[in-house]
Amino acid sequence: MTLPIPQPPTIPFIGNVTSIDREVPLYSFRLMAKTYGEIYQLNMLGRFVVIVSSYDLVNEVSDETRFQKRVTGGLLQVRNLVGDGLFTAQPEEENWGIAHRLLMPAFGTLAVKNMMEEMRDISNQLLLKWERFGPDAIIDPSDDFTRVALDAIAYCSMSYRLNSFYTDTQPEFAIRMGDFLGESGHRANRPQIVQAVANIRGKQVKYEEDIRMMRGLADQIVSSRKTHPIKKHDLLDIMLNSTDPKTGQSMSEESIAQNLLTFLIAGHETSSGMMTFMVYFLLKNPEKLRKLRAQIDEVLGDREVQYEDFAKLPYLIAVMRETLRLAATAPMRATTALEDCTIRGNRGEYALKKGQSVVINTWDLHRDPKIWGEDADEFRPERMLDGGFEGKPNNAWQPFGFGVRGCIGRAFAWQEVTLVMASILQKFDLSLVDPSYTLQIKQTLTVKPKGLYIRASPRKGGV
Ligand code: MNH
Repeated sequence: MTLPIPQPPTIPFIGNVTSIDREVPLYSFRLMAKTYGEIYQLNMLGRFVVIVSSYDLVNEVSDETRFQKRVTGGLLQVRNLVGDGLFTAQPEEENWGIAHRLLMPAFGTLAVKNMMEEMRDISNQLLLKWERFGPDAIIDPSDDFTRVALDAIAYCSMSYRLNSFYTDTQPEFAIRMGDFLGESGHRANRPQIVQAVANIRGKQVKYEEDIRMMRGLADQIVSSRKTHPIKKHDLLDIMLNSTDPKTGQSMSEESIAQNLLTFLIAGHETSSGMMTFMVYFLLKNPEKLRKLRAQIDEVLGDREVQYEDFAKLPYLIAVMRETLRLAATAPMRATTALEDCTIRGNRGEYALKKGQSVVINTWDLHRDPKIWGEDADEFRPERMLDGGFEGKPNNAWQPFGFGVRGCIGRAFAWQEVTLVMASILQKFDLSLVDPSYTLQIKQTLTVKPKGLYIRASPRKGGV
């Protein structure tokens, strides 16, 4: 006997859409997990979605022989910009395989190691800015980490300088990207009639304008590289000049442009959110910050961090893992049942039909007491040390997704965050502008802290 899947009360025609907070959907998904348990279903404008929040169920739906990523909801809308690029391709689309095979080695640890000095170039712009602003300036870390992440991915992948640190506001491209992602999410949750009203209010015109501008930039970067090739073997060069070992095909110019935009989308908010959450957790846990600082000082002294140092900074790695456990910046992902099947949770078995959409609530997965213990809500990097991380079962920690559709930029993000955060903590004393700040979240496609402001006071010797 399988158990029924609970569902919150519905409203005719639109179902459960109004159960979901418009600003921060994650709050609602977590609240419903508290109310209805490890599994519940929602009727989203007639489309049924099952949400799973416990380790046992997530582990079941992470079985690639029975479940496969399917692009739905807000991600489906993102295709309006990036089509069948890596992140938004449906599993059966051929361009996914071509791009995946060409790009996997290019995003591998060794390839990323060669990007170290370019990442440092960008990271140094942040350090210099904070030093010049001085100890009294009020810093919005999310804003500056977005600059770092966006500039790093553009510079490392296509040797293009977005120069985000040279403007007061975020550059036009970043603003349009943020607007586009926000509107893509809203479109997925608007009934058609409401969408029509949104169009009348000019949202459609603005949405199309944002798409046109971003595509224009990507097309321009591709075509200018074709007319002016450079020596560097960056990701753009690889996409332009290699062929897929399996099919012998090369990527079309359109597909290249779509994947460049994909890197910018997938690669900046996730990393910048991670760095912002990390600052938040460290400032709220001063003993952990002191411990981390002591290790960084001991290993680095006054010299610049090098790639080889990363292995000597286990507590930094633990802090990064723990940050992504408590605050996975890509908080939900979707998968689909390939056949009718049953999945076993804490309370028993549930039946799913072929084609059923399942959404994974990573925030509650990462707090499952069965895996993480009764102190799962606490920021305690120590749990990630001495085999504590390696000893966890498969799929217990999934901030980068899983399987063939897992994050291709993981090594890139890891190196970037290690470099930037080690350098900041080596050079600055950080403090909260409002010591009583408690975490609030801003959600687009990803999540990050909202309203977090800090001061950064240069330590001895300057930058
Ligand atoms: Mn990333 C897929 C999280 C950094 C490029 N990324 C994913 C997925 C998650 C994820 C989760 C799976 C989504 C899904 O199942 O629908 N990514 C992160 C996090 C960070 C991150 C938490 C940083 C921290 N990602 C990056 C960076 C890049 C990048 C940096 C690019 C340079 N990510 C991707 C791409 C995919 C992806 C491309 C899609 C891969 C595929 O489907 O083949």
